[in-house]
Amino acid sequence: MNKFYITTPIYYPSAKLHIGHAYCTTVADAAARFHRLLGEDVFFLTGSDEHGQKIEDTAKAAGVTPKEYVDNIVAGFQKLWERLKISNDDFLRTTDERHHKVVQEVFRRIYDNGDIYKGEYKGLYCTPCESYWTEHQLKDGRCPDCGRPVKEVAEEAYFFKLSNYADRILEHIENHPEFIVPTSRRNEMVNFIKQGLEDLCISRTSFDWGIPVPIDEKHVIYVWFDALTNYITPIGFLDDAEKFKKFWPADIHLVGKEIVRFHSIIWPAILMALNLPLPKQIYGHGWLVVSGDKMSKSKGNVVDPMLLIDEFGADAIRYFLLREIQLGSDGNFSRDALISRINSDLANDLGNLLHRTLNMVGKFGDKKVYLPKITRDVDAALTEEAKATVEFYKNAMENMEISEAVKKVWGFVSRANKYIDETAPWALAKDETKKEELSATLYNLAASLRIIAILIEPYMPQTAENIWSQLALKENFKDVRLTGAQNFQGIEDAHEVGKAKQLFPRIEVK
Ligand code: ME8
Repeated sequence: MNKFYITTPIYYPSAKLHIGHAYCTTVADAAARFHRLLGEDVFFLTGSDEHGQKIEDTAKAAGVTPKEYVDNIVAGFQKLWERLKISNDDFLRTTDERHHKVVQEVFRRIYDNGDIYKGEYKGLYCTPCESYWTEHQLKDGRCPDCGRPVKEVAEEAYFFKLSNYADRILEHIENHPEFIVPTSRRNEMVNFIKQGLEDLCISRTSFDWGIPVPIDEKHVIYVWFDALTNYITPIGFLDDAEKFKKFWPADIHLVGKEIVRFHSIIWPAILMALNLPLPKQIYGHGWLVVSGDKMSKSKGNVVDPMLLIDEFGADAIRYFLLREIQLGSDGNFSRDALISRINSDLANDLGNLLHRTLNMVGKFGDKKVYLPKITRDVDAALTEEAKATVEFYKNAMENMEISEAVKKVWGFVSRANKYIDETAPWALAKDETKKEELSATLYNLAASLRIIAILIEPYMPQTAENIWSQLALKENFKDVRLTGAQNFQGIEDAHEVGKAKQLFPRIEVK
């Protein structure tokens, strides 16, 4: 059986998560669910990145211990993922004992190999980004990532010989065009490495909130070295060789564009030092802005996904994020655009298709759908479109072209709505000689909805189950695979459907 291992970044519990974080996790969730639909053995990991000076400072300011502080915020992360119907198989906290052991072991192994040494670090440090910068990397004397001032720091520290790996990493990137996606990010990385890599400072003595260096306890391990290692902890790096062999290397590390660099340079170098294979792909997604503006506390425009779920439900938010934003590009979130998608695509297109279909099966027949005895041109066109949709969907989803896949499925929803108008079942119902045609129409509509339910499961898991249960299909929805959608006539003869219930209420625009 094929396996699929996908990860999100582990988020900093320095504040509550916003819609941008929810976007990344939703994309990863859609991919994980799709691969489960393919029947693959999926491992989907997310988590929290809890160490570092910034967290220590924030906790102090809040008058609590760092652990108390992170416990509270991370409980909020987990609650959010539960409400957003995120199907992660594990949640890794860098404060977990199991992770602590892995990080120390990784440090020890690389130290023993001679790729970690002790030296002195003098550098320009950006505390919010937890990043050291060289003079020439600064932009107008400030942190090139966040634009905030940096401070000069000097301390005894351990270094990782990143410079030793520059050539091998470059060679790997050049030989594996799919390693860094999209191409724009890949080109950035190539240019970055070609400027030369300096050894990486991987320990600190200036604060305590971190995992101690195993050979020198006054040092704590630098947060990125700690954080990146999260990806091998839950799949058995230390404690389950069989599981580790199965799931490593990861298939996709999905990350935001500004942290592609850590994942495609530092992480591969650590793995090379450990003699482990590299992840198959680093996918850098774009950033979400809100009504055209970058989200920030000072602007007061940070969108809380929990409030959106309260108001519109998880599936509507998931649909919007997956449909509106092309993976790899920046995207815009706005309340108006969300409401307009809910009204047009969900309440109108999908909701009406289900509602009209089930109502007609009840009104014009005996609540049952019967395998068609005839095939008209419109029927053939509909089944052809269903087949083409499933095929397109499969390819697009395999390539992480998620919004394209969503659009294609909604193209099919529209096609099915058009089929109602073309076949005009209300007219067929008045004509005794058109019984077979009416029956074929009703069956084909129910069959289309069955396929739609399967295809949208990765996007809108609750809606998919809801449609399934309204169709009253006997097969347990959890057991359905994509192969089920490849068979158009997947509903048995004389199947009795359920009663229509509203999928999405229309949102009144004030
Ligand atoms: O970087 N739109 O954590 P983090 C889309 N702990 N994505 C956004 C976004 C936005 N507006 N704002 C932030 C870290 N993100 C590290 C990761 S992984 C080993 C360690 C994304 O909480 C951002 O691009 O600052 C990043 O991928 C993720 O949120 C986590 O950010």
